[in-house]
Amino acid sequence: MAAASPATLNEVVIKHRSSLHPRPDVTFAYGTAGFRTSADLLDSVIFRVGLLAALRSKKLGGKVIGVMVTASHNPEKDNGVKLVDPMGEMLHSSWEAYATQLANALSAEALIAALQQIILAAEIDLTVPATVVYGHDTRPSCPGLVKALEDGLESIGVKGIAAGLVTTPQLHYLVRCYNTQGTKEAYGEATLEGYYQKLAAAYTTLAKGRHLLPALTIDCANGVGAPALKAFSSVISHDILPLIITRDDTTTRGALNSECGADYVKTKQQAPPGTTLVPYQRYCSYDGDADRIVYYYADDKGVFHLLDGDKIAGLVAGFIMDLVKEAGLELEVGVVQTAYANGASTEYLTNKVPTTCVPTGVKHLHHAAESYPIGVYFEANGHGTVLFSPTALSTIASHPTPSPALANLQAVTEVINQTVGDALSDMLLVETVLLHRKWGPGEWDAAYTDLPNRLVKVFVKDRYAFSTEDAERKVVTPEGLQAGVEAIVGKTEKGRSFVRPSGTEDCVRVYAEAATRELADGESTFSRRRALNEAKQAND
Ligand code: 16G
Ligand code: MG
Repeated sequence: MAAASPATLNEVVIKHRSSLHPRPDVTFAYGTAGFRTSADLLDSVIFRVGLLAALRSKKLGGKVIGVMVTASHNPEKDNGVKLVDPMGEMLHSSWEAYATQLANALSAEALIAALQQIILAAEIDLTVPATVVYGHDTRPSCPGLVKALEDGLESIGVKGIAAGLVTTPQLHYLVRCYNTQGTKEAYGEATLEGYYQKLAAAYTTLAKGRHLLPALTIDCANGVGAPALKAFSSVISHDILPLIITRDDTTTRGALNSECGADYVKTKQQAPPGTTLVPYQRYCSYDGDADRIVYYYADDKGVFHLLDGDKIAGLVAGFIMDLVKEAGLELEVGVVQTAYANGASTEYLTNKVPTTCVPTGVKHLHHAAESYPIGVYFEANGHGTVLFSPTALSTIASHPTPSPALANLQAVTEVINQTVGDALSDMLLVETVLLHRKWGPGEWDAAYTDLPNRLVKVFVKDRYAFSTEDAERKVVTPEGLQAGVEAIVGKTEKGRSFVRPSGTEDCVRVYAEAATRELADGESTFSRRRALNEAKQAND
């Protein structure tokens, strides 16, 4: 057991160390993706995140807290940081304001005062020893920022466990493993080796004896997914999982997320330049921190088809429902989506399973998925996973009648990273379903046809002038905007459109879909102009 820490903050040390990490003249906000901005502005923020992570661990009785330094799909010059709570979930939203408060304290004295306020407000016992595990992606700015984090941890008397270069979902996995080891909820061995072995064992169970599919080509966004995938492929037989790893250059400056990766493919609706799509072969793209994945393929006419998070949700939910039934279990499967889910996917899913729509951001989806015995959640952009409730897990584990379906279901609970969306683990799940169904991408895609859609960014003076309700499907302010959107949508076949302020960029996003490409484009152009006009009025 670690020795108890002193009951008070060492203010001299914190002030001194803080002066080595001066705060730039910028206002920071802990948003959906934690703090994320240009890397050269983040040194002070990350130092202070070290302090906050230590307090969070103390508050939770010494549970291990995670800190991940990454800016996901953002350009290489950016960076970011987010905290991970004990079961591997996102930082509880009640603490986001504390993070913002610390990041914005104007001086070393103000920082101490903010810390004291948080200690008081959250009733934190400083004598509780804290543990923080931290990791980072491949950005060149990471080593310096990790140093700032370590300074923060040291100045509050916490040593920290360095996980090194990891994908975001690996860090989430490690946090959960540390906090559950030795309990009946033990999640796995708290090492990267443990992570790879767990996934490899589960996938081998699911794949063995099946007819192999042709190799899958993976675009790793020139990010941390590349070394992770290579490490994984070295522990699993190539006969079980033939892979072609591309965009794995993590050393050339500027390569990360540049014209590749899940965000590029989803936004541009095209494969990374230079990729020759062999008809009906499977391709997928990870994002820069490997917590998102999209699949795609070309048909025999060379037309590109995207298999995004919605398609993955449909594929996976159907498969799990079938396994549950075949195993003779009664466990409800539910699906959680956001307003971005294509209307065709929502129609397809609601005819099969209970579905819920929640605001954008993993924490909302994760939370809603927890209310189902088996909750499948995916954002259209490829963030997602499957959660099995403790009751579902014990029902599966204790079912008296063994069957192949039961064994497969059990392995599915192991192959999926239940802490957060995980490109590598999601990929294994998709591959599993395709193997079992004997499907290529064309058969998978046949479930429904996406409605043509457009997503545009609108730069406005004040995105905070925009507020929404009904899981972001209705814009409340600026007043009158929703009525304008509805007037047009009402006249459009299969029309749907919404306007929401971005949580990660200084802009407003406008989504529109309709029965035809022409209609969808027309609507989004209209909505964008309209949003712009309204925004201007709101800001005048
Ligand atoms: C963040 C969210 C992601 C969401 C995106 C929306 C997490 C871990 N990530 O990246 O889920 O889709 O923000 O961005 O929650 P936006 O608010 O700028 O549209
Ligand atoms: Mg990401």
